[in-house]
Amino acid sequence: MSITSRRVLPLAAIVALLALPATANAGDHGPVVRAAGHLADLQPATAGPFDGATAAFQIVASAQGSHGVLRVKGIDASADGATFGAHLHSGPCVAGNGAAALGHYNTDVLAGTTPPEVSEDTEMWLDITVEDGAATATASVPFVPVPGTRSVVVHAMETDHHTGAAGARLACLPVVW
Ligand SMILES: [Cu+2]
Repeated sequence: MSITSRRVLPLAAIVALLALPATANAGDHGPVVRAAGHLADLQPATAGPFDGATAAFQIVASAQGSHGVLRVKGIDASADGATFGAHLHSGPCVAGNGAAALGHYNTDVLAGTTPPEVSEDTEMWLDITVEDGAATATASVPFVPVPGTRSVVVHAMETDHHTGAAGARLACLPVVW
């Protein structure tokens, strides 16, 4: 298991987060959503490193906003050492239809602010670097995503921190609450 360059939480904290119960706590703190399962293939016509992968994702609200934790396992060995962009998207995860996931979950877009700021403060970026077929990423953001039929999308390239772009959409995990 590796942690990406966004070393926000120590490994012990990640393990603790993932062990939290699914039930909501009092107030604004505590688990927001948990999701786990096989990644849906957004490029079914071509073999990709995430075709046999599973993922677990959780958002936990905190006093400062929220933390996202993404774990991916079962990634093909050919991807070891590579970094892939991953983000919370505002739309659903539909196998074979990457466009269905719509754009990144972005607080400025939701608020109607134009032009929207595209950054790790307005979006939840969870780029993963693969090691031994697995990867973990965390993101701390100053907002709590609002419920919806959403998804985590894994892309072909690491995230460009100026534009948020990360190349083709390879796979996704449904995140619905
Ligand atoms: Cu994305």
